[in-house]
Amino acid sequence: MVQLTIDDKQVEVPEGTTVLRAAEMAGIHIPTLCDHKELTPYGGCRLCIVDVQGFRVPIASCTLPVNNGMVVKTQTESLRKSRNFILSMFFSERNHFCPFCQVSGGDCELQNAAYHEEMTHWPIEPGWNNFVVDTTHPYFVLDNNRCILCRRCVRACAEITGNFTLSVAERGAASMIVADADGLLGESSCVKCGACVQVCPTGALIDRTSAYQGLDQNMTEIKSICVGCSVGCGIKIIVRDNRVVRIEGDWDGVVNRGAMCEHGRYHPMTEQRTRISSPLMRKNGQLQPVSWDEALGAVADKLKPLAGNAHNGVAAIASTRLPAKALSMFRELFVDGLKSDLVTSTEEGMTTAAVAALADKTGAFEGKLDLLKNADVVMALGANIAKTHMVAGFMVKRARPRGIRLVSVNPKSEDMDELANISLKNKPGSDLALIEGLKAIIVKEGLGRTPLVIQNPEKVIADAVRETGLELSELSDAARMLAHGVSPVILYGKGITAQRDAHLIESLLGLATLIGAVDKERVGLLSMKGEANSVAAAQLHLDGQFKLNGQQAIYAAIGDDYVSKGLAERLANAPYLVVQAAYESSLTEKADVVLPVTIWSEQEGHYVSMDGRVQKAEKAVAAPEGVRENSDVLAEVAMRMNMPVSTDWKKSIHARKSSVVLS
Ligand SMILES: Nc1nc2c(c(=O)[nH]1)N[C@H]1C(S)=C(S)[C@@H](COP(=O)(O)OP(=O)(O)OC[C@H]3O[C@@H](n4cnc5c(=O)[nH]c(N)nc54)[C@H](O)[C@@H]3O)O[C@H]1N2
Ligand SMILES: Nc1nc2c(c(=O)[nH]1)N[C@H]1C(S)=C(S)[C@@H](COP(=O)(O)OP(=O)(O)OC[C@H]3O[C@@H](n4cnc5c(=O)[nH]c(N)nc54)[C@H](O)[C@@H]3O)O[C@H]1N2
Ligand code: SF4
Ligand code: SF4
Ligand code: SF4
Ligand code: FES
Ligand SMILES: [Mo]
Repeated sequence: MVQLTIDDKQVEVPEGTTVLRAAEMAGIHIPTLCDHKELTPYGGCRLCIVDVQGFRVPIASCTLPVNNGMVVKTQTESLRKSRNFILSMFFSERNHFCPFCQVSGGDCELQNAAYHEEMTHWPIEPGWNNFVVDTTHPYFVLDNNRCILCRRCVRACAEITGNFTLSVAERGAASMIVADADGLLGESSCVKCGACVQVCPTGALIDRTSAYQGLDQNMTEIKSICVGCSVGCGIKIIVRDNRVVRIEGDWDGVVNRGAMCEHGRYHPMTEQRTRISSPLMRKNGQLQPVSWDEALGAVADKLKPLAGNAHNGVAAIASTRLPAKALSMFRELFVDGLKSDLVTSTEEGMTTAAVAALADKTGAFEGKLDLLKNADVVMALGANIAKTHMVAGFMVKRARPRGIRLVSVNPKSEDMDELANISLKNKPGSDLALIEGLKAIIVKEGLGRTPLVIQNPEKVIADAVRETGLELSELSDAARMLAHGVSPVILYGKGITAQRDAHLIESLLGLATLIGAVDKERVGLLSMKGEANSVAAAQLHLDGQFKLNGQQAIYAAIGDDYVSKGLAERLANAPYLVVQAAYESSLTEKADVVLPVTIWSEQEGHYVSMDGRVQKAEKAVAAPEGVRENSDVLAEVAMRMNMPVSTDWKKSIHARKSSVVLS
């Protein structure tokens, strides 16, 4: 610990703390602009200057590490004058005619700092360059005329997203934020994560959907989690007048620490589908609005007589985006109540069945995403982390400056190739031979961390070369890179899990153990899973294939999910189809009864992330009249058939051994 004095206060902080953070811990406010708690200190704006005894000039506190015995003053008259001058420079350098700016009046950190310093006017005549406003990006606008060159956006793009799209071009007063060294955002390598917009302290980067919709003080902020995929990022839902205006990453989010991806931050804001606002029933060939009572009654009357009819009964399929309670009720209703032999989820086990099957035997064998934070070698098999589970992908991308290495195993050319140090383009389905081959090479070269005996490694290696279509040298390079890792992590996606082979997963676990990715201390092996409740669905055994064989009625609980073309085609000729959904789709068009439900922002519910975190998504807005919550609809259908379902989703989710520790 280090002891110092700040404004006559005795402060004790850990070594390596900056003076700025030490002051914060002591409850002393130092004005800042370029500082951001999730970004590396930059020391660019100089607003955070302090006087340190023994220093001739004021010094930026955000980049100054504490020292024993340091005596710091933050509020002297001369500092106040200097800060005032610094702010005057900012205001005169660019167009800060605040009343025209969308963040003016409370959301601009520059303006707020000026008020804090009791600035009333510009002492310096403004004289600025006119910058062209970059409006090429689909989700936000960059106006360099409002930019204070704090580089928070540049640092966020590099340090949070790992995309390195933004930089500063030109020098001095002409300095400007640009994409890909000199280009426009809309034509750049930007992956549309929005991190830069979230950290910008001024109106230089503004979000299209929430601009001019009101200041933060007019908004309600609800902490929740993203249900865009199974990563389970922490988010803040920004709401005004019962409308979601913006989604932000939650800096306190355990998984993502504020990061988000396009799918989570922007897709829900650009929803194009048509909402269903009333129950519908097919009458004389046409879907017509009816009361809930009529619709639910018709469904119960149709389904109840089919109970227990093994093949001619009811088939049911649920989206893995439904909250855990709804999934659990769904399973209870159709498996235990109606005794159907075909009850599954829209993923049809593509992402979880093989993984869960191994877990049934071994118990939990997968680890947490956190391990990526200090991984030095990552192998990704059949997982396109540059496109899906993007925030997990960011963890790998942003680790490149510290030298992380990536081995990708994927028959196709994917965005991953750009990131990968070694890209193994094996023949589809040859992964088992590949993994066994890697193990044999590691054992043969004596590079294993744990003892493993392989009979006739030469043959295993020769088989791998033949079956994968790869060169021996490619396999050997990959094997060595993996074996030399200090903290290796293996990730695998649908390219592996969709092969539905528990033996393949077991073989991968063997490789992970051999290279020290999995041992007593750390579990560096994880499958990427599918939608937000992929794991919950697997825990409920909703992971079989959906092969209709004569069922007389089908119940599809889609919620607010998209309907894949394949599923819609398979259900097109269903004798009787009930669709529980929020939006019109090719499926609701074919339905006999449509039961309209809430969407993600209108319901609370629990989700189990790909690495086993049980998290709660909060309700942020009231649902439109006429729609009901997914679990309420299922409970009501069940009640009308005298097959009441339990609301204890926790118990049913924990009933099966899981591949990840649930917590
Ligand atoms: N941003 C975002 N994230 C998402 C989603 C989203 O829509 N948007 N969707 C979520 C859902 S539902 C899912 S299922 C997951 C899917 O996420 P992933 O598990 O990453 O699945 P895919 O994107 O289908 O990528 C699978 C990869 O496997 C490769 N592959 C195909 N066959 C083989 C093979 O035989 N061997 C090997 N080694 N590779 C093979 C394919 O070329 C492909 O690149 O993503 C989830 N995450
Ligand atoms: N053969 C086969 N079957 C599968 C799978 C597989 O890999 N292969 N995967 C399984 C899995 S994991 C899943 S999750 C399911 C469903 O997985 P898929 O069948 O892959 O369906 P999706 O691509 O998720 O979405 C269905 C449709 O919605 C549209 N869509 C999706 N997201 C958006 C969006 O944000 N905006 C707009 N405008 N349109 C969108 C897509 O264009 C797509 O046509 O299929 C399962 N079945
Ligand atoms: S949206 Fe994300 S990737 Fe694009 S410039 Fe901003 S931080 Fe970089
Ligand atoms: S665009 Fe915003 S975040 Fe980026 S340097 Fe300018 S003021 Fe800072
Ligand atoms: S990675 Fe998944 S959970 Fe995170 S913001 Fe993107 S879609 Fe949402
Ligand atoms: S906050 Fe320290 S220099 Fe900007
Ligand atoms: Mo999926």
